[in-house]
Amino acid sequence: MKRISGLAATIRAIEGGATAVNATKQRLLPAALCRTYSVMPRLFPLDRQLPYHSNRSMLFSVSASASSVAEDVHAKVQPHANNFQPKDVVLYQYEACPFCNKVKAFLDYHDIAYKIVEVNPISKKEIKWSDYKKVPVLMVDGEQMVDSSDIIDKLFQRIHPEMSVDSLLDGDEDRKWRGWVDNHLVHVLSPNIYRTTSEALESFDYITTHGNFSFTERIIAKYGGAAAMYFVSKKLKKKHNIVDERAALYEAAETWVGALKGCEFLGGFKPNLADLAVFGVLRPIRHLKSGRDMLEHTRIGDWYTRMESRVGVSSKIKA
Ligand SMILES: N[C@@H](CCC(=O)N[C@@H](CS)C(=O)NCC(=O)O)C(=O)O
Repeated sequence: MKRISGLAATIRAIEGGATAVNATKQRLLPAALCRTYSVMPRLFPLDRQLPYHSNRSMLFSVSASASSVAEDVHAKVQPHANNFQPKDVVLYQYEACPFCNKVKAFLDYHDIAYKIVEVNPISKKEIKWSDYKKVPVLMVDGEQMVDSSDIIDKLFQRIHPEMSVDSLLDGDEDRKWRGWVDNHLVHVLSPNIYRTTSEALESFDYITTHGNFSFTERIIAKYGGAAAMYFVSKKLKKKHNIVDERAALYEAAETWVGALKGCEFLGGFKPNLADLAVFGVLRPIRHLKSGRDMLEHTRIGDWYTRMESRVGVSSKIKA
């Protein structure tokens, strides 16, 4: 019954069938459209594969009515990784690396337990065994995976063997924004988090508590890393034609809010891979000065909070 009333409300909202559209309904319309977007494949079964986010969001969307948007659950849905439960997952990472954090957001959201090996950013001795000289490197039951987007695509396919990432109906939109994360958003981050010497030191402070490093290694990594990145970030700023780094960060945050088009997530009522990517790269800066400024000066906070509750706590386990 609830399903039917939810469906009916959604369809009414779309058709504009209600003659007296009151202020509350107008406010709910964008949300109703998002929900309808999620419900559509269920209403009109397709002989093709369903979009990733639609498929996933069906679980939620069919049981809710347009009027229940405010109460929509923000609890974490689990488990996501029913069919894919690797025994041993190890992430070689830098705590503050946006690409590593994309992978972590994906693992956390899907409740895939993983161990972390913090890589010394100066010596990189922890990944000496690998030919690949960047992080993240993900070891999944002994198989090496590299490059954050490739890692996520591979994991996605193992979780959803019936679906191919490229054949998703909404794959273009998802891919477009994942590309925006890799080609634009990440480039805006470095000039922001290493903007001043104190912000650069704040960004490297994690090294004093993370990783299996000696006291001397920590001091060298913190001060050496901060100094190096302060200068590198000025170069990156020039390379990516960024004039005012904070303005660029705020603009990127607002661009993302605009992409949501009033929906809870880009994926409709549940995060899709692009939501996870944006959240992943922003998560390490959230409590830095640049992240606090971003939340204060843009409208991204509501989406960020929703993502925090959907992604849930870290599935990191002790190494
Ligand atoms: N396309 C790669 C980029 C990875 C990347 O550039 N990682 C940086 C850290 S954020 C790195 O390892 N740089 C080399 C270095 O630190 O020496 C990905 O998406 O994983």
